[in-house]
Formats: sequence, structure tokens, C-alpha cells
Amino acid sequence: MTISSDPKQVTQICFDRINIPDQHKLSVARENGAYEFLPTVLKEFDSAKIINEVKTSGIRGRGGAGFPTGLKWSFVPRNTGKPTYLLCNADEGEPGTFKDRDIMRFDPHLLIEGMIMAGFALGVRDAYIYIRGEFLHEANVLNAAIKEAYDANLLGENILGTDYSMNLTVHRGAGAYVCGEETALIESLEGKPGRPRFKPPFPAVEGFYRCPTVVNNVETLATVPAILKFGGEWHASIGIPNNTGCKIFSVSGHVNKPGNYEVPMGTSLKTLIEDYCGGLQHGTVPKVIIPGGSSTPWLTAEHYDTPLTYDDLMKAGSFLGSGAIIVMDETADLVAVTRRLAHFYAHESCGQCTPCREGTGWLERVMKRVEHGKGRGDDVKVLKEASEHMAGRTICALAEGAAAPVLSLLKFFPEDVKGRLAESAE
Ligand code: L3W
Repeated sequence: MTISSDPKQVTQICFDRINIPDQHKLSVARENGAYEFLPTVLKEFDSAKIINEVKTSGIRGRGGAGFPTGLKWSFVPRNTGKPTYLLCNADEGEPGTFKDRDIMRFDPHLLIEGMIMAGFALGVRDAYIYIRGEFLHEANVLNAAIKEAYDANLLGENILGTDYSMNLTVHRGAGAYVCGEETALIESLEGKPGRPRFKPPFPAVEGFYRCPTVVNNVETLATVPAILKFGGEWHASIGIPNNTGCKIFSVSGHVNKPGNYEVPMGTSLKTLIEDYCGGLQHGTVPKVIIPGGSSTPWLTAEHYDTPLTYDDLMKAGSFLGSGAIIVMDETADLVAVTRRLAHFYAHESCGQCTPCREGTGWLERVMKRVEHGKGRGDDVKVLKEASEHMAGRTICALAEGAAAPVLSLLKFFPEDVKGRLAESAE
């Protein structure tokens, strides 16, 4: 690792080795610091120390919700007589998000090392990576890396001669977005249809096969080796309080250089777009910025200077989410964008909750006729009411995510919808 021990110098954590050729191979990864600190952790740290470091680091879940990772780990009950499981959520399906994919295909050993450390802290014997089915290449890379790790006694029985043993298995999903929701992921991993469960109980207490289970995102787990090597205080000094560390942002849309960029938390949207992404394709300020994946409410030009943190984006009316920033300039047809997203959510609703199953279908049908200039006189009202009747009335957040683009369109650009109503409409 070339990460600086001086937090002020740190600009990247998970992507530190991302551009090194052949980093996915164990020999290359080891030359560049992979597993270097693992023996120290396994031999000199204990569970309490590790959880304490992770708590001190302030890291919050990088998958979307931003829940404090150390706190989640501390919820796991001990001595229940049941096994504790560690599941890595690699189902990266949120439209706009493509960061975990890069960690897995370019630096799989970083994730594996993070999982061994997390597993050791939590007393896990069996850990799984639930990977999005479409990521076949990444699953193959991970499996090859896991095999190399087993052969080097980094996984399996008595890791590096210690008392700790852990198995790691990759499980491929079958193409359902909702399986990125942690309880649907658990159901799917148990071999059942991926339908979210009611929470509580939270997985930390009752998860995989009703046993204590920690579900963490790829980026979260990939940050653990650096936190343990440099210390929780070090991580807490990067970024800004309550929003610590670095974050990978997947930037897409009307920017000149779309891609994944890891930056310290608190970097502004404008800096990310102009300094890292080469600015906008047309114009000087974006028309719409979706900051955290398609499920998060839209921001507009007035929010261009917002620092990229959980707290600041919430203050601006949205969420940091998974860090998938979709940028749209003046050329975007926002009605068409919203219709396309409505189709996605209607297709991906698992159908378990009526407001989601019916509501997503309504949003898609109405948006379709609006897109084709055949909207009816009361369609603005229909869209608003249907969206409002979905949010907060379902088991998981999919319905809320489906409503977000429609409500954003109506909030910021009602004229775009009104202009597409059929002439015969009032
Ligand atoms: C124990 C408690 N554990 C909360 C745990 C909980 C989970 C985590 C966050 O949604 C969001 C969603 C999407 N005891 C606990 C507890 N936990 N209280 O903390 O839980 P929660 O319920 O706040 O969120 P969630 O259901 O995990 C995630 C949004 O992310 N999103 C989606 C991103 C999609 C991807 C992707 O494709 N990679 O991540 C984007 O915004 O809408 O709001 O572990 O168990 N008392």
C-alpha cells in the first residue's frame, strides 16, 4: 500500500492499487502490500479491539444507507450457540453504481483481506460474497483469487498458522435488483425467491438461516485493512466529522470523463465534476444531478457546490446513497429519463407489497403516455398521488426509490410534464 499514514495526505483508500497491472494475482497483490498486516491482526488484535477501531474510524456503510459499520458489528450477539455469518453485498444493481465492480475485478484480494479481518472480529466461520449475476467476469476473478488465497493458507483452516479458520464462497445472483436489499439477499442465498423480510429483526441478530449475520457492502469491507493498519483515528481524520474517510463516486451522464473516482468525503460536487470528470458536455452547470443512485431525489444547479457527505446531501434534500452520481445537462429529456426509470422499478418490484407492485406499474404506464404526448389532464395529480401512496408503505425501500424520480420531476420541472399532456387534455 502506498497510502500515507498522514490522514491529510490521503486521497484514496480502496483504489490505492487499482491501476497496478495484474493486481488481481496474489503474487502481484502481495508485492504491493496485500495481506501484509493480516498476521498482526490475527495474532495481536482481538475482536473487541477490531470493532473498537472500526467504530472509532467513523466509517458508515458504503452501500447506500450509511449506517455506522462498527455499530452494526457491535450488535452481533455472542455465545448464542449459533454460527455468525458474514455476507458481502456485491449485488451492485442500483442504476448508476459501478464502483464495487472495479474493486472486485482489479483488486479482489483487498476485499478478501477485508473479509478475513471482519470475519475474525465477528467470529465467522463461513462467509459469502453475493455477487450480481451479470458480473460473470468479476465472479471468475474473485473465484480465482479465492483459490490462490486458499492455496496460500490465507483462507481455510488455521489461517497463517493461527487458530482462526474461515471459508469464503462466491454466490452469483440471478438478475434481480431487489436482491441488493440485505434481507432479500439473505432469502436468495438460502435458495428462496429474493423477497425482502420485515425488519426488525435486523440481520445482525437474525439473518442467514435466522442466525446472526453481518451484511456489508464491498467498498465498506475493502476499507477495513487500511483502518486496521493505520488505526481508527487515522480514518476519522480523513474527510469531515460524521462523514469520514474517502468515497468512490461512480459518475455518469453528461460529463466529459465519466468513471469511478475516489475522493475524500467533503469534496464538492462541482470539484468532482469539473476537476475529475472534465466538466460538462454542454453548458456550465448541470440541469439535474442525481447524487446517490437513481433511487435518490434529484438536485439541481443550485446544489452544485454541495460537499459530498451524507449530512450535506441530506440537507440539500437527497442522499449520498451508493455514490452513483448521474449528471444531466440541458439536452436531457427528463420525461424520457423518468419513464425509463419507472420501467426499471416496475420490472424489478418483487410484487410482495401491493403499493409497490401496483404503484410502480401505474407510474410506468402514466409516464409512458406522458412521454408519447398522450398524457391526460389529471396525470400530474395521478403521478403525485401514486408516488405518495407508495413511500413508507412497503417492506423495503424499492417503492420509495421508484417514487423519487417521479416526485423530483414534478417538483423541479412540472412544465416538462404539462407540456407533454395530450392537446385534448385540460
Ligand atoms: C441492527 C438496528 N442493524 C439499521 C442495519 C441494517 C442495514 C443497515 C442500513 O437500505 C438504502 C436504501 C436504498 N440494529 C439497525 C441495523 N441496521 N438499524 O443498517 O439499514 P437501512 O434499513 O437504513 O437501509 P437498507 O435497507 O440497507 C439501503 C439506498 O440504500 N440506495 C440503494 C443503493 C443500492 C446499492 C447498490 O446497488 N449497491 O447499494 C440508494 O440510495 O434506497 O435507502 O444493514 O440491517 N437497529
